[in-house]
Amino acid sequence: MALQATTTISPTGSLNKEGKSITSLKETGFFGASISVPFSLKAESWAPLIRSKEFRKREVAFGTLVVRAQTAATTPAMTNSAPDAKKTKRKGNVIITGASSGLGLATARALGQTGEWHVIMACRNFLKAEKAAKSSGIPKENYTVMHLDLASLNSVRQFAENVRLSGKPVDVVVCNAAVYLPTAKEPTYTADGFELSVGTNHLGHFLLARLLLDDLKQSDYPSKRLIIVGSITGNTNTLAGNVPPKANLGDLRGLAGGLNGVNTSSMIDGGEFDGAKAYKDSKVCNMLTMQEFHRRYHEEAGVTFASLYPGCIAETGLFREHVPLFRLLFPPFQKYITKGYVSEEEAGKRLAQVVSEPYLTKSGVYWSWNKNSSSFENQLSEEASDAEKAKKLWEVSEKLVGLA
Ligand code: NDP
Ligand code: PMR
Repeated sequence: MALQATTTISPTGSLNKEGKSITSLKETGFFGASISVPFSLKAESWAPLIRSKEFRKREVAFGTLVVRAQTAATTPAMTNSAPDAKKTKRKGNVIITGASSGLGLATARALGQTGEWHVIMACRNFLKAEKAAKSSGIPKENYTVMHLDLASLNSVRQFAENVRLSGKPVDVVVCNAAVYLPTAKEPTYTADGFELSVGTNHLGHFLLARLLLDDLKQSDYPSKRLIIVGSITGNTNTLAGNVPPKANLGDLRGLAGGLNGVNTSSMIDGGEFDGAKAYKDSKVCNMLTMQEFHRRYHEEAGVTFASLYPGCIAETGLFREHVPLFRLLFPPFQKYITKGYVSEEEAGKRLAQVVSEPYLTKSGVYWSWNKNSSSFENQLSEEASDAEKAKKLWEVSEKLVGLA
């Protein structure tokens, strides 16, 4: 049963000693400078923070904040495509992109160690992935490293071909890999000339997922799933999603122009290049794509489509391009201030649940976890749940990756 907490925070009172750290971080600009937002936000990890006494005492530089926290739905979700109990359960094959570090590696480990899964680690750096798999103790017989560079459409096509040649059925696909380029002054591009973050995080995965859909359809596994990792920072109905620069796809004019920075903008909305925004935009694309897959193929293909926000995994390689001071301060900020922090191990277990748990088979859902680590069906922002935009994104993306 859903439990909803509504809290109102007014910007009164003065900064106490805990609040100082936010001020100084703001001054350095490492945490996104000042934010002024008219709030009416549905929270994800924000909920535990606003319930604390300390937080209520603090001045919050965010205006009046009304937060409705969805902390419940800890009970297993209703299923649309329940696993067929009659089918024999063989070892499942799961493809995880970007399994050489962070969330992808932790998920590969969580699944690979059960003995119930064979993990295909789809990685751009073969040696790094192989070493990572070995050192995290995944038994040799439970993983295979296969080369995939999402920043090259040729590589994506070759990968799909190699999967077919391997003869392994494709039971679950996890689109996890990503790049984040917050300090880049100028855009960089994929082999096909798309801005690198959207090109890798969205377009590469879009082509991969489309190519592997037929393989998923053909699998005889009881519960077939396509999971695309999303994030809170792409959702402007949350505090984290309101940290500038905010995600906004606009009317997709930059994407329609090819994101090449030559004829048109390198940004989806046609604006000036901003690496942090490009990442957040790409996450909106990931969440819209999952829903469009659901609308188009769930019934027909019997595949579960899902997205998720696993929590803030503040120590992963995702922040490798950020300034050193950010990398130093971000983990304690998330641990002690926002309380949104999760370890790689915990995040890996969460994604592994979405891959394998029978109670997470509902399709078209964006999963999150509350402070007790219980999963719940979360709400996406208006833009990230805009069906018209999802359709347009699908059609434009199809053209760019050569499927239409
Ligand atoms: P990491 O940087 O640790 O992992 C990203 C992975 O993507 C790496 O394995 C990297 O490979 C791979 N990758 C990057 N570019 C390509 C490419 N062109 N082709 C193939 N693989 C590529 O970051 P995280 O584990 O944090 O990120 C994983 C996912 O989690 C992302 O989708 C991210 O958006 C999402 N996420 C992360 C959060 C966090 O707080 N960290 C919060 C919410 C969502 P390599 O090892 O070779 O660099
Ligand atoms: Mg954010 C509940 C509050 C919350 C949560 C859960 C996150 C998650 N962040 C929160 C709040 C804030 N952040 C606030 C109040 C600030 C301003 C001080 C802030 C700043 C901030 C920066 C500068 N946060 C960031 C950055 C990044 O560069 C990260 C980013 O946007 O990467 C795209 C980031 C993140 N905060 C998160 C999460 C999960 C991220 C990173 C990863 C992602 O979305 O994939």
